[in-house]
Amino acid sequence: MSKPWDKYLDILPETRQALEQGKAVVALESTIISHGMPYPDNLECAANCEKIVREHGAIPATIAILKGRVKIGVTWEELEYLANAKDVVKCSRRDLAAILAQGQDGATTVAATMILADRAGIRFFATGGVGGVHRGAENSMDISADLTELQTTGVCVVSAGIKSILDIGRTLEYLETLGVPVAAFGQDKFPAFYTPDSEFDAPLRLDTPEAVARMLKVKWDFALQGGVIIGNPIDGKYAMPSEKINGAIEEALRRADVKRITGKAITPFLLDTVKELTGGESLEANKHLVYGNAALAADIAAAFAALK
Ligand code: PSU
Ligand code: MN
Repeated sequence: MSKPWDKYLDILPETRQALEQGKAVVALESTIISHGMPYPDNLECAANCEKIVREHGAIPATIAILKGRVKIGVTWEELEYLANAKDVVKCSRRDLAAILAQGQDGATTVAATMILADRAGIRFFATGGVGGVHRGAENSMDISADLTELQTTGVCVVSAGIKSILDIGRTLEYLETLGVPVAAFGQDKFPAFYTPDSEFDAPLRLDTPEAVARMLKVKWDFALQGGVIIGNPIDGKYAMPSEKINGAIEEALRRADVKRITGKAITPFLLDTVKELTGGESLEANKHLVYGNAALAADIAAAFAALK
């Protein structure tokens, strides 16, 4: 049955076929490409993610908006364009309709990627970090639209936990209010992006892709709408020493404050400043944690496909 949004979607033939056959498909976001990492690391990371998803038995679908068309899966040329272009708009839920109506390019955040994945029938998504409650949100009210999206849109988001540029404790509290299941994969502590552990216990621990798939099946069978966050700890080999990363984050937050950076600009600013302050080490960690998430999301998607 066709849906009103189908006319806005360009789904790559391979992806369409996989979806029709109920095979494992994993969505990948594009804000991380256009706003989260510099060229050429962004292109390398995006290409490797697609490769890793395939190696783990699923079809990758990088999601972006090009000239007002929703791309469910991009070609190599389109990926190169996204990695190089300077004027691609960071597109979250509220930006979607205008970007599509005006025929613009948009790099989709976790929230927007979840929406578009859902409309295309994709339920699994690998990213680096989800947005969250920013430090100082009691004054700025800066809470990422990624969180409210998780309340409504039924996609499983595999991330490396919550970045410590955010307020991890408040983010976990807010996700509880929204009724979003939050699990750590294979450990008790919720991961903190650049480091495997935060100081917070995860609300739930799941140890295998099958266990995640079974939980999702029950959630969605019960029409408990919304997504879940699976916090996948960064491989210890690539983790950052916590004093080093925390020092860089504190300094980046100070600079953002002095420069009065706010709104959608703050996450890209902090990521870039932390990279500079760590001499590029944070970028290496960032790439590797995304690879781990791509592999786990594909394993979960494959386990879910095998349930049916
Ligand atoms: N965290 C990262 N890299 C990123 C992002 C988050 O380590 O690129 C991006 C994701 O696309 C996420 C968005 O959805 O930032 C959140 O932005 P905001 O805080 O403005 O909602
Ligand atoms: Mn924000």
